[in-house]
Amino acid sequence: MKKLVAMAALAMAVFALTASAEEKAMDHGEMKSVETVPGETEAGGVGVINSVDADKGTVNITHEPMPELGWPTMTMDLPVTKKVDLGGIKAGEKVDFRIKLGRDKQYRVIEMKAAK
Ligand SMILES: [Cu+2]
Repeated sequence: MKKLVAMAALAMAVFALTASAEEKAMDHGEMKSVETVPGETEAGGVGVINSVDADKGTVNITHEPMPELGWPTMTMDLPVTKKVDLGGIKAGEKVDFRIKLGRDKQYRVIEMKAAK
């Protein structure tokens, strides 16, 4: 009988964990925070550049869904690493890009090029 109670408690704990993960995913859709599917630190996507701020090293992009991270379509600012040459990126351009999660929990663009 004790074993059964323990198993029921475990099942409840697993359910609670799953429920909280789903809440975080929904938060991201509202752009309150950049929460991700746990364990995924790199992902590729396609999007259209809205603006480029070469001084700040950021782009504003409307990207298509990124299933690797559980992200829906959204418009967001993304910093880029020094490796990315923003000189060749213009507003209105469709791009292929890759982002990587830094130790500071911030995603940065590590690759960006015009989409074919
Ligand atoms: Cu996003």
